[in-house]
Amino acid sequence: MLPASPRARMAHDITYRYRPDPNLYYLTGWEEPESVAVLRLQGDEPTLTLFVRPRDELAETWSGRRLGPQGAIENFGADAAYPIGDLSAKLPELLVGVDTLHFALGRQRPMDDLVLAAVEGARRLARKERTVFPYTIVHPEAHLGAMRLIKDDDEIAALRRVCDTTAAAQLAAMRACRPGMNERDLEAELDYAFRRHGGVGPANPSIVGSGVNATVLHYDRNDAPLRDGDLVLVDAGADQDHYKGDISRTYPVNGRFTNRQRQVYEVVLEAELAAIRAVAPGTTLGAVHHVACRRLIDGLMALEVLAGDPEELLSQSALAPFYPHQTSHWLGLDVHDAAPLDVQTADIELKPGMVFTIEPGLYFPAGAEGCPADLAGLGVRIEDDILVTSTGCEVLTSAVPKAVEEVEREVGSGKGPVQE
Ligand SMILES: [Mn+2]
Repeated sequence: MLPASPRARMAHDITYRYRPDPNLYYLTGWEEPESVAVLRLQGDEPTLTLFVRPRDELAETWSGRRLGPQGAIENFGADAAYPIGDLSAKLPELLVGVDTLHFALGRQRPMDDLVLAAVEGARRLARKERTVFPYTIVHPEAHLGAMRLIKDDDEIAALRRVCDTTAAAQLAAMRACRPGMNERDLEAELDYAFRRHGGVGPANPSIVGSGVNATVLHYDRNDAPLRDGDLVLVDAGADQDHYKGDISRTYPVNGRFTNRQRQVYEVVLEAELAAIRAVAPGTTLGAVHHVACRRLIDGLMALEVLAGDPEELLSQSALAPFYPHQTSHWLGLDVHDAAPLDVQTADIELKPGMVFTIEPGLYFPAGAEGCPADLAGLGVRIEDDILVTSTGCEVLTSAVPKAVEEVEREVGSGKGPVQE
């Protein structure tokens, strides 16, 4: 049983643009809010019962067309469909004869209450009919996590589209960038390109952090001036056909790295390239993370930030002050996509069809302890989206340059901000 996501409130009686629940969308393709899908076996036959918003001429004038129960059967292919208001009355009988209910408790409290009451109703009916009721409730991602981890051909095609859109947006921002602009100008370039290339918008608040703002991992104010001589870190992804992209690039606002900026940048780039080379079926994200960390440690030793035995430094978490996050997360219908619940992400054996990010970084917040003065205020992250193939991997976001010379050639090479 998969309920639709509630609408998220933006202000008073205004909601954000609706985004369907990934699990519900993954299994059914249903996109309307205030709906519940019940998938069950009738004998050996899988059946889909949908509870949906009824047709309502006045409401549809305000918020658009609804399919309604009849449309859900005739146009969408549900085996049965009812108005959402019938859920509490109908659910108990749908649960009779079922021993396991897959439902995410704790997400929407009123829905929890309705489901627990229906389970109790099913228990009473089951006793009369001498059959079972759901005596086990399982989190749906116990199974969906494993299913969503391996993308099928349609999903890979969708991920290619959103990665292309995200890459086009990153490149547009890079080409527009000039000293004297504001972080929000680059965000506007991203937003414009996301929409222009077919996306619904950003998958999450874009990060455009220049200067010391690049050291704030989830910075999203994006309102500071882009200063000559600073780096700017842009971490953003589009949302297109329900799939998400996620790319980070860091570049000099004026198109030329200083020596010190370039040294740090090349350490991160080396770590990113080494981590990508390490991806192949049979390895794990834990192993890939280790490769990235080891390269970052070696780089920090060359920069004379750290000294000692590299493996010892790694085990002592010497990297943590400068690299506090993981190298990868799964990517798909969610930016941080679903995964099996019974295995740590770092331990999952990589298989063809898995998609994830590789995004090492180095951060030197101003005034942080152990931070060399001439590195203070620098933050660099480089992120690409990776598809595991049968022989290794494919970088889905390679259209955005990251080699130093290429980046220097692209920054500021465009016509500048979108003209009024
Ligand atoms: Mn990411």
